[in-house]
Order: sequence, then C-alpha cells, then structure tokens
Amino acid sequence: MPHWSCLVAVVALITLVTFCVDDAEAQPRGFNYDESKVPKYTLPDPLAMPGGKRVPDAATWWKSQRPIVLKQMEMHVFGAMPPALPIAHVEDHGLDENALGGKGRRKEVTLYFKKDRTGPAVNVLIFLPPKSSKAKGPYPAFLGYNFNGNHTVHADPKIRKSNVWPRKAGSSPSVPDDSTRGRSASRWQVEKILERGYALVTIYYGDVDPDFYDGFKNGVHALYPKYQDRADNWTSIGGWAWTLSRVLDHLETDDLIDAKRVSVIGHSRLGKTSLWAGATDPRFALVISNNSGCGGAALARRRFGETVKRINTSFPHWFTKLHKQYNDNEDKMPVDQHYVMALIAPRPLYVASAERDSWADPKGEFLATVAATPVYKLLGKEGMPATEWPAVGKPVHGTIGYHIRVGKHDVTAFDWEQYLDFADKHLGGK
Ligand code: GTR
Repeated sequence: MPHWSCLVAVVALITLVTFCVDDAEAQPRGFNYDESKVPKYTLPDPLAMPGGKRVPDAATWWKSQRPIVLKQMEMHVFGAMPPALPIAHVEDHGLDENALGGKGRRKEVTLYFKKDRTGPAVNVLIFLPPKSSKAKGPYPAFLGYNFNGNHTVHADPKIRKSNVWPRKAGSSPSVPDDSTRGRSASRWQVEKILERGYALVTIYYGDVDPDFYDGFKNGVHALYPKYQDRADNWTSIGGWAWTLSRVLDHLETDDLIDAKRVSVIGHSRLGKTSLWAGATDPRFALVISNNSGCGGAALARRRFGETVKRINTSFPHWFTKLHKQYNDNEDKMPVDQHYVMALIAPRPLYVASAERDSWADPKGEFLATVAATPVYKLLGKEGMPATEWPAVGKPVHGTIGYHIRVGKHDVTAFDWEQYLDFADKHLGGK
C-alpha cells in the first residue's frame, strides 16, 4: 500500500526544490538584492553638451548631441558597427497559405551575404495572418530573435529545424531531435499575434553569432574581421543587432510586410540586443525590451543584481573591450543605460520587468525609462508618464511603456497583451 502522506511530502519537496533551483539560477548568490544597499550615484545627463551647456532644442540634439551619445554608447558599451552589406542571395522556401490549421500563413527564407552561399546563413521564419483575416496586408510586424531555433517557437511540424549551437567555445551546431519543436511556444503567442493583425518574424540568434567567445571568428563577425582591432570592437550584441537591420532590409522587399511598422522585440540578452538595434537603426518604428537587465534597460550604477564586472566576466563577447574598464568602476562610465533609450527617442519604447527577476534589477529598468524621459520631452513626446515605480501588474503606456508582472524571467501571454496594445496605440493597429 502506498503511504499517501509520504507521496504528498515527496511531491511537495520536489516542487520546492525545483522552485528554489529555478530562483537560485535567476538570482546568483553574492550580489546585492537589497534596495537599501544601492549606493548613492549621479547619472550622467544625455542632454549635457561638451562644455557643460544643456541641449537647447531638438535641432541641436539631432545635429550635434545625438551623434556624440551614439559614439559614447559604441565606445563604452556595445561597439561600433560595420556598414550594411546587401543581401546577396535569398533562398525562398515557399509560402504555406494554410498553416496552423488555417489560422495563419507561414513563409521561410534564408538570407546569405555571399552569392556563393558561403558564410553566415540567416533563416527567417515569417508568420502572417490568414488570407481570410479582416486585417489585410501589408502587415505591421514584430521582429525578434529566438534562443533555441525557429522550430521551437511553435509546434507547427513544417517549420524547418535550426542547427542549434551549444553555448560553448569550440563546439559545432547539431540538428536537434523533434522533441524541442514548439518548446518555447508560450514565449511567442503566435495565434494571438496573428489574430490581432500583426505578422511575426523570427530568427535563431545562433545562426548569426554563436553565443560564446571565440575571438569573433564565426557568424557575421567573419564578414568584417578588421572590426575587432579596436577598443570599440564589433561585439556579439552588435552582430545580432546589425543582422536585425539586415532582416529589416529584406522585409522592405516583402509586399506582405509593412516595413515602416516593424517593432523590434527581444528577451533578456536579446532584449539588450533589441535596444541596441532600435538605437542604431531609426527604421525600427517601436522597440520592446523584455527583462533585459544589466547591459540592457537596467541602470548599471545601481549595482543591484547582475553587475558590470559579472557580465563582462561571464560574457566577454557581449560588450566592448573598453567596457571591461568599468568592472567595479561603474561611476566612471560616461554613460549609463538610459543613453540607449535616449537614442531610441522619440520612438515608442516598451520596457518590461518581472517580479522574481531580481537579477535584472526591475526597479533599475524602470528608473532608466524615467532618466531617458527628458530627451523624449525635448523631442516633443511625453516619454515615461510615471515617476513612481508602478505596482506589479499595473502597466503604464506613455511614449515609453513599462510594466512589472508577477513571475519569473520569461516572456508570457501577459507581456504580449501589453505589447500588442502598445503597438495598436502607437502604430495605429492594423
Ligand atoms: C544571464 C545573464 C543576463 C541575461 C540572461 C539571458 O545569464 O546574466 O544578463 O542576459 O542570461 O539572456 O537569459
């Protein structure tokens, strides 16, 4: 006879252990998670001109100050970008008019930068609303990277499987078995996006630059080797962001997509990437950064959760060589992360946090939106309307949107509801 109370106790223990492990992963020990221990700091002002005067008007911002802020972010954080390369060859894998049981259309293309198809190949997965939908194209779209392969974003058996890279130097990619198909579906909410009249465009970030430090030999970095011999070297985040712009170049040629209404979206390290893509390419009409934390939306000077030193140590390829000099030395940075938001102004920007994602410093993510607001105001927009950190589950949608939701580091249906409403508000719905 099984002893039921024992069984219940074992199940409870397993649940507790799973929960703790999950939280332990999200919040490594030895870092500050105590608001009262956040040091006093003074943020640099993106509107302070060399010589000390403040930017007097929008024209001065565009003409002289914005280029300075962009250069600073390139030097001290994300790295300079090489010029655009035209797409040399598009391999068309066809359009399925009746995907998802009639709820959508699916297209896939592979983009190459060399005619002979050597070098990086970027596999683009596009879902469109069905022909029967009220919304008629060209469709506004969300464009974002996925972490584990295009086939993980939906259980659709026809999505071509990605070659997936382990996150380890010296490794090579392999085609996963079918068990990972649709594994990240909850993060993408494909049917909901299509129902609301938007297209979804996604690519696997490992296609563009495998996520480990290899001296920038593989992925798109191989296209511009000279960009590594400098202090503001072309980083992995830079490579991922640069390629989002190349995908946008391609979308400009697609009659079913309204390339003037593309929202660039990313989660976590890819949310750092969406911010940098939005900052460097004004064609992105709207920018969404989900739980991006340190080196993303969070203010580095707060030293809450993940720190500059920790991120530079774990992921030396994400940021510039110069960024390493700010390890345990945040106050010396001439910028902070609100500068990347200042570069997105006056375009709509959404920053999202999660309550159990202390590693990403949710409050620091919000405070950066407040610190970027004077630039939005100078350019005639309201920026972030709240000055107090909004309560959990109470989104604020200004020109900058923000929410903190219950739960852990993730992208959820609640997050997508906000992004769709925010895009409706700013990009005029369908
Ligand atoms: C963590 C990293 C974070 C965040 C996250 C992710 O290990 O410390 O900055 O980017 O990875 O991308 O999932």
